[in-house]
Amino acid sequence: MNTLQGWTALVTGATSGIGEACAFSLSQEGARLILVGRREERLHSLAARLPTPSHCLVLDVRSREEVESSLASLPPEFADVDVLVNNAGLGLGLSPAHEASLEDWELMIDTNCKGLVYMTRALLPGMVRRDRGHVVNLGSVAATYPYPGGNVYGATKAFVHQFSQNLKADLAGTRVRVTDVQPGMVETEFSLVRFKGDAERAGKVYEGMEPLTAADIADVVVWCVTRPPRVNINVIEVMPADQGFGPFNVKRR
Ligand code: NDP
Ligand code: 8X3
Repeated sequence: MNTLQGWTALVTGATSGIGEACAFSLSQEGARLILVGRREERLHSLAARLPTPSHCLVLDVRSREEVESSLASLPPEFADVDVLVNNAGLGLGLSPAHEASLEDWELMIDTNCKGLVYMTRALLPGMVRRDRGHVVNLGSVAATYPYPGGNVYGATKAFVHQFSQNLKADLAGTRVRVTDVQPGMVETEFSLVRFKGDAERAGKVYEGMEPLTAADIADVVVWCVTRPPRVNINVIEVMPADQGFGPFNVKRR
């Protein structure tokens, strides 16, 4: 028997990368899927490949109205969401803080923080009422380890981490679990988005090393979700074997 049979999972950012892989893996485990993203064709193409029933929601997680109205009008067979994978997110640019675009910063905050909060707040009451659920948030190693140009991106992921921990504090004693999954370098469309469509620059990020794949992260998400109900994986950090840490950077004069 499939471990997630009878469960409904909603994945944001299911049109690409980690979200698409998570949707696929959760479906392979037997869950019904709600697929969320802005690119409608990609959602439908994924839906057609899933082994379980699915429902597509074309929406922008930055819009509180779109999030609330779409989730309030889910078809009855998809209305009780058990697993929420808050994956939609992006990094934009790598400029130092004094040169970075404020519009890019706002877009990251609106998507990675506010969008995630809107989704969570809308679905959490049902999970608590049914005493069954799991919120999986896609954080990042950038939440913990600073790097030049990571400024607001890393800060949004630090928000994701602390929000996850505080959710866990509020939900203690319920059967609603919370996990912050923190990947290092994963080859997806992430760098293409970060460098605004510059494929050459994006490709260089993964040159000469073996990055994680989206499926590696989906494996981790499925593992967290399929632990016995008494087990809550609070935080899980995953890096490629080829990624590591740098020394402190001392500027000598
Ligand atoms: P991709 O660019 O491949 O996928 C991002 C997904 O987010 C797309 O499906 C996109 O869908 C969706 N998305 C972005 N903005 C919105 C929005 N406003 N509303 C709805 N959906 C949106 O990147 P990844 O798969 O790599 O990224 C997924 C998550 O993993 C992100 O939160 C990222 O920060 C995190 N992460 C990625 C790492 C990496 O190295 N790749 C490492 C650590 C964390 P659409 O454009 O169709 O709306
Ligand atoms: C994405 C990974 O290292 O580019 O979260 O910030 S990194």
